[in-house]
Amino acid sequence: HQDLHSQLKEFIPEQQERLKKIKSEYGKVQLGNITVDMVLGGMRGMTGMLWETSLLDPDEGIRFRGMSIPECQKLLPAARPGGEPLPEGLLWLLLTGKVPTKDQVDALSKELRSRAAVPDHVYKAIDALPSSAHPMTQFATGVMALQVDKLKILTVTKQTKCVDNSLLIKSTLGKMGSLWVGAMLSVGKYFADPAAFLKPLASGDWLTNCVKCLKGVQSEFQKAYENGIHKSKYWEPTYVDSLNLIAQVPVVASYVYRRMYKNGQVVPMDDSLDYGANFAHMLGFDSPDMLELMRLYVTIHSDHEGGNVSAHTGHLVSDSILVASALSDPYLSFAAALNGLAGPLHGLANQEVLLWIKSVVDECGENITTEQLKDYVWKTLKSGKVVPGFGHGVLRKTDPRYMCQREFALKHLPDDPLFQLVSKLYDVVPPILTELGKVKNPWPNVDAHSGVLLNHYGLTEARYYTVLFGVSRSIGICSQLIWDRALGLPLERPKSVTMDWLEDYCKKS
Ligand code: NMX
Ligand code: MLT
Repeated sequence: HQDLHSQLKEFIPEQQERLKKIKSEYGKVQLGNITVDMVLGGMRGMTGMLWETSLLDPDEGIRFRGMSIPECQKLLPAARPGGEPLPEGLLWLLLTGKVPTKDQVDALSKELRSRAAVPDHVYKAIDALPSSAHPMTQFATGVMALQVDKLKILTVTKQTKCVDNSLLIKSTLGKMGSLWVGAMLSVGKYFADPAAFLKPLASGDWLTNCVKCLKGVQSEFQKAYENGIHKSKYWEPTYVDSLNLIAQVPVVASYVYRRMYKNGQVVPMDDSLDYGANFAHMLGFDSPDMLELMRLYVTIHSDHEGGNVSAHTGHLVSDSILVASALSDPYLSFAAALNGLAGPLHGLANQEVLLWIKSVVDECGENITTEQLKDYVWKTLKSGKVVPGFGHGVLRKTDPRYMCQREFALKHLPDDPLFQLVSKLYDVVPPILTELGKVKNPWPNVDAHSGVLLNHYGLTEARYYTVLFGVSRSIGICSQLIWDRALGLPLERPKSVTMDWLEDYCKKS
């Protein structure tokens, strides 16, 4: 059996060649016309980005490397016969385009567990925030702090001194030797005035501090970049960072949950569990159905092609690497993506849906009639709010991610009163949104359903839900990030224009 890294190493050169051929043979082929509506309408319908891991069809929904959600449920390895797919299997599929065997997925689960250690300073960074801070803020802070995770204190054997803003090192730095001398000299890139930066420290101290600081700001990618890695090899350290990040995020996310809602009592990882199950376990949920739900949840939330706010943000920020303008490694890119996911029209909608459903129950009770429900929907719309969980920027039919969660509910919790309310909303909301006359897609999206499932198994804290979405999305965003580097995708920099420009252009044409 080939492992993930070897399979990817084989696949990447083929795809590099393929991209070269597309560029040289079809570079001038037009993919459509850009209209003023598109420029003013958030670039809807403009094809402008390469995203290898998944593709969204407006009617059919998402396909991961060509596979629909029902196909993934059927073909990807599961923890139990006929059970929900293991997210590790999806990660494999996104990266290699191939369906892994159960043995390969088990080996990947093990590898991810071995990469999951989270340094103490990450918890300290989260603890520095009030526990009332939104869980997404705490989570994104933790992810940012993960970027500083390679902290090692070296023993400094001799003194050093600072000359004319450059660093002269008169020491033997243990085994690291010249590597560290090079690294130390590059400190000037980070601090405009290294001498000023070092001044407050006693001469014996500053090297240690400087080493700590320098070592601490670098991901594997950043370190390799600083050491002059050839661009054809960028994907390798990005792969290491990405796998580490995917492995670490459930640990950070569950810390936030336990800190906020369970008096800080952390549940350690269980070495016998797979990725999704371990996440549920670390949150404090061990029922077999909840483990299955989490496997399904992480799988279906992982990726939704490239133009959604979080994926696009991660991709955009990471692409700056190529000109070294932002030095954004996978940690920084993914933290940026999380900040996009935290908006109510994107990932935060899952929180909004459960809060909204609960407000319906508070006002009208659980046995709400269809007429009462219609009135409540109209009241929401008339107060200038959206009905959360309905509509989509690309989809024009019911989201297949909604449908598979509905099937899960029908199988495991058909009598849950909130699930029944969600089912009723499926009948009531689309005709009302259609009646508004402006909503392009009146059908429910993924967020309309996830909250009631989690709520059923005891994960009732709606404000936390977007963190679960975020953990899942690390898989999709990081997979594409590796491909961004492997294919050498360029800096993204679309052109913008002013209203003056648009008016002049349109009058002339
Ligand atoms: N409730 C009320 N109005 C809506 C809704 C809705 N669910 N969906 C769209 N509209 C309105 C929209 O606000 C816009 O109004 P206006 O012209 O006054 O600004 C009009 O309909 C046209 O919007 P669309 O072109 O249909 O949708 P767009 O692509 O702009 O936005 C969403 C897509 C998803 C942002 C939008 O449907 C929405 O706000 N839905 C509710 C929030 C939600 O569920 N978001 C989660 C999306 C999935 N995810 O996880 O990210
Ligand atoms: C997503 O999963 O990212 C959302 O459905 C939003 C989108 O695709 O635009």
